[in-house]
Amino acid sequence: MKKLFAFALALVLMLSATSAFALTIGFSQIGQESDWRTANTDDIRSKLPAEGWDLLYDDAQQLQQNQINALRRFITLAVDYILFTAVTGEGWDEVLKEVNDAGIPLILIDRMPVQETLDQIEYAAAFGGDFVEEGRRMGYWTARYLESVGRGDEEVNVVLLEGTTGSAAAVDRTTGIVEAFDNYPNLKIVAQQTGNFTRAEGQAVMESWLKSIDKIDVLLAENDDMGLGAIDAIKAAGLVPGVDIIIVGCDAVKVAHEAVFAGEMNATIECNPLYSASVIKVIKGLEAGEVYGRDVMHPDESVYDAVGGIPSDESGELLSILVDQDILDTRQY
Ligand code: GZL
Repeated sequence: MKKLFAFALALVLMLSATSAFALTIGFSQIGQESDWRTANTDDIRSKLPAEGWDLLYDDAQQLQQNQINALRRFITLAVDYILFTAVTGEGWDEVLKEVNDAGIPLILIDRMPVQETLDQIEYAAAFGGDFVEEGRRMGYWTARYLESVGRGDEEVNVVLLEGTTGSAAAVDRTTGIVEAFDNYPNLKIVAQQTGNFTRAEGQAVMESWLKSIDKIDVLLAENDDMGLGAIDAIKAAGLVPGVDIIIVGCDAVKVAHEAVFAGEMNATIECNPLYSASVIKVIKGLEAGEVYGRDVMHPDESVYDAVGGIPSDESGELLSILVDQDILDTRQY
């Protein structure tokens, strides 16, 4: 009898504890491939539970099928909201329609599925970097920096480390880079290959290029991690990163700021990973009956380098910010 009573009490306590969570949110994350991703994950995993919400976190280890399984698990568990970032752009129509059919509000962050899919599904809100613009800034900063050091008319060989093939971040950044370079025919992309947004693959690809390409003037890395891996390869080849080869990264994570400050990386284009404040605001708004548009909301982002004042967008109005000690000391991620 005592045992039955103890069991009943435990059950009541557990049920009251779970129901204490105002909301349960399923978060399907891509993986842990970069410092940016770690900052993005830590931000969501620390801030949303602090609201008293139950966060079910799933790390897909870069595999689309794992994300599809996670989304179906969240549907089975009847979570209140789903937070989703797409490892690659294609192949989500079916499962996201299942989320819609289950009536679970979908919040998209970071990498979006392709536009054709977005046009066919319902989502409550979407936040992500403007990856095409980030790519343009990689291109314009490079061209304008070369002009500023008197190399504006030189035939310049550029190598491009691309992110995960088929991912919105990689596809769109490459589009932006090519668009900017269309205005500078002397800047030639002589090699481009994926480094999957990882430091190790960035290093490996750069090692092979240093053996196979005679003259490399500029490296564009679609994230800082790949750029930092390439810097290790450049140093191992006896070259001076940031001097013999100009290096431009993307994300502007703290380790990249340190590399810029040390003169090993020349610039990094910011991509903000901190979405929790926007996600919390939207969930509270949706709970209060607010409705949000279908446009992807982009955070404000800057360009950081070792010189400052380089016009870094098409109009030339966005000037790069010099990485100094203050910037280093205050960088959150
Ligand atoms: C961009 C994000 C990219 C980062 C990389 O928002 O999706 O993925 O640029 C990360 O560092 O791997």
